[in-house]
Amino acid sequence: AGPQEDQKFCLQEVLDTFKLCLSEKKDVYLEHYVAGWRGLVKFLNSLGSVFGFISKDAVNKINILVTYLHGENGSQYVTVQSMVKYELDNELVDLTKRGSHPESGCRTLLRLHRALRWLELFLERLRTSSEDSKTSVMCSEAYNESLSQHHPWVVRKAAGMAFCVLPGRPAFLEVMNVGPPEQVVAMLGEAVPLISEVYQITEELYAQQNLLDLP
Ligand code: 1PZ
Repeated sequence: AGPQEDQKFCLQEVLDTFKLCLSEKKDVYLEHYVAGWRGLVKFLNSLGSVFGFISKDAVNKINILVTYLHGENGSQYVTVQSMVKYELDNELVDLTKRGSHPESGCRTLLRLHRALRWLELFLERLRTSSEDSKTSVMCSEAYNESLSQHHPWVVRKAAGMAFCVLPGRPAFLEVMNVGPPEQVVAMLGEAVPLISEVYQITEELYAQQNLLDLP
């Protein structure tokens, strides 16, 4: 496959990486979590350059986590659970205001984690909607119910403008490279519960440790 091919998004690939995310004892592997996000960014990029400001931020956060994962303390970053423990035990997290650890793994992952909730809500809408439903509406409803609460006005505004240029549902399903719409819908039926489980496990961990509002 050439470079063009590598960039091509496939929903199956994202589904596979999210499947690999959970260990037997329901720990979340950071490597696969990040790989799932890489797949989603590919998808976003295939929708056009209007989404560049979104994918840029996601890529930036992915890269921060990958740097920890491949860094000298990489073994502490194997799972989200071990990362949280390591960073908290070693006071590597700014807990109440930004200070000397503005790019902790914990706060960086929290941003992607919140976006994962948006994704879950959006894909569930996409799965259950009819052919003539507007993706822009599904997208902004999902956003307003989740991620938007954590964004300042200017980001909400920009996101709202980007949603308006999303392709219609048929074209959108096509970009997922799965096959006919029924097949995409079936695959979404598999993907959404998986994404939801990864989200829930992370959410509970962060809630237990009081990390849901990290600056
Ligand atoms: C299919 C359409 C895609 C719509 C994506 C919906 C999400 C809109 C998010 C807009 C984010 C804009 C830019 C960056 C914002 C950052 O300020 C925040 C907070 O980070 P901080 O400033 O605290 O470091 N970043 C985020 O909230 C993470 C956003 C990641 C979004 C990834 C979306 C991936 C979409 C996958 C498509 C299937």
